[in-house]
Amino acid sequence: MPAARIARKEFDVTNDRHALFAAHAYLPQGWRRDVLLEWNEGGVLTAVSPDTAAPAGVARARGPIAPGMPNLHSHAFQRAMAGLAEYRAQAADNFWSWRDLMYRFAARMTPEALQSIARWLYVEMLKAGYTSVCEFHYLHHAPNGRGYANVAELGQRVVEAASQAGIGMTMLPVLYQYSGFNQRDPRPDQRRFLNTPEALLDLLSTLRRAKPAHGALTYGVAPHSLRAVSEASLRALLDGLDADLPRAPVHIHIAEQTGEVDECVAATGARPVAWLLDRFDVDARWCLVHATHVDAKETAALAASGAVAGLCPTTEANLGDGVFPAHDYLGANGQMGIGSDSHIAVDWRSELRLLEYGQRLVRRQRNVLASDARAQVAERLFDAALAGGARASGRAVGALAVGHRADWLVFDQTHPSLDARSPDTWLAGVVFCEHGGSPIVEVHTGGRCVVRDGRHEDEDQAYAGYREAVARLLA
Ligand code: NGQ
Ligand code: ZN
Repeated sequence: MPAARIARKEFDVTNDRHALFAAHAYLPQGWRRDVLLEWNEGGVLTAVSPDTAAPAGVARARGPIAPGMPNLHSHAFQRAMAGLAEYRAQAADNFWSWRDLMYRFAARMTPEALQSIARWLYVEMLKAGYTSVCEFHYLHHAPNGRGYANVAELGQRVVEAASQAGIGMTMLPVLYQYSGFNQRDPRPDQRRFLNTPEALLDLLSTLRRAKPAHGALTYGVAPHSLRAVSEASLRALLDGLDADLPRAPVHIHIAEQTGEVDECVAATGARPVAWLLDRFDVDARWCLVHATHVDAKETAALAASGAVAGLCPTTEANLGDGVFPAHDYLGANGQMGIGSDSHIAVDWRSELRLLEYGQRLVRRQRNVLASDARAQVAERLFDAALAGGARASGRAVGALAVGHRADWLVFDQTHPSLDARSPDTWLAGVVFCEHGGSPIVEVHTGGRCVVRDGRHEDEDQAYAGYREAVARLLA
């Protein structure tokens, strides 16, 4: 049946048995045959049984299934300006001139537009096979810098958008105080972002009261960057967080541009990653986003810390950041995950492919991020991004295993990337081959099908709202 003719009600068919039988499923041990998945009312897997005979009356997956990918870094509002900064605005266009443009766009955002943009973005993420997202949320106040009547208005809109779309969320309200090292005064065009640690913690409490955590929603915080906080305010933020949400995720932008590395060295005598690891108890609850510029010592120390390197290859390429030493970092057993960040691409396959290709171009070799234990580079990257993404999310996601969210993708086994090939080549086909349509035909979150035949249940309405928001913002 043509996709366009699928009626909305067809998505509402509940799987009463809360069970699914898949001829092929990608479990933590790799591809397994004849797998029965069972989950509970709360959307959590209760049994995963390979090599099982298909029980009567249980639905069958229409193709091979694999865990949904966590997206560990997103600024939802930036989706609406993706592709609008691809011209040279001045002689030397760079990250900072892009940022000026992005700030001008952010200044125009309204609560309604933000919700519409986020809702459509999350629909796009689900269609692409991201089943959860960490939202690094720093637009907090009205355009004049004053708080909305509800201080958590904008964060709440984003959380609502996630539940409308049916994507899992880790909401990370951002602490932003300064425009540079040594507590440089913020710029006027940063006024919508600003809070003290106390005000930010207060905003987080307000948000949690309005939208309490549940199986598909959790909270953490994000000090924006070492440029935007001080050592004392970072400590105050973490102490306050621990009083309320011990072990909640902490995400920070760390070393994306060489310019900020140089400024950090000038201000503190140390490079950003070294400075942070030296002064704070950086461990598995931390996600260091764009740890792009790390020297050999920092690479080893970051890997040893258990923190997740949050890599966003398509955005990092788009913004001219540099290349993260992924080969050395993975070689040291470093944890990594991927994010779509500015949403110049919303596709985990592109992120993994570019991550590997960056290494190939720099090292002039092939299959650089494979290892002796994991010769299939796509499988190694897929596993790493699932595990690191889950860790950064602070949610039990990223594996078809008991106790984890029932979030999975269904591949079309007749897609040319899989068809007539054996399972051990499937992920390589999915990640590295680009020919036309996506091989992902269905997506399930919390055991519920939200994408069927490549279409999201809310796609038309979400797009109409997005289109209207963009037309208004650009008018
Ligand atoms: C952000 N985005 O917060 O949206 C940043 C730019 C900054 C990326 N780093 C702003 N990709 O770092 O100051
Ligand atoms: Zn970011």
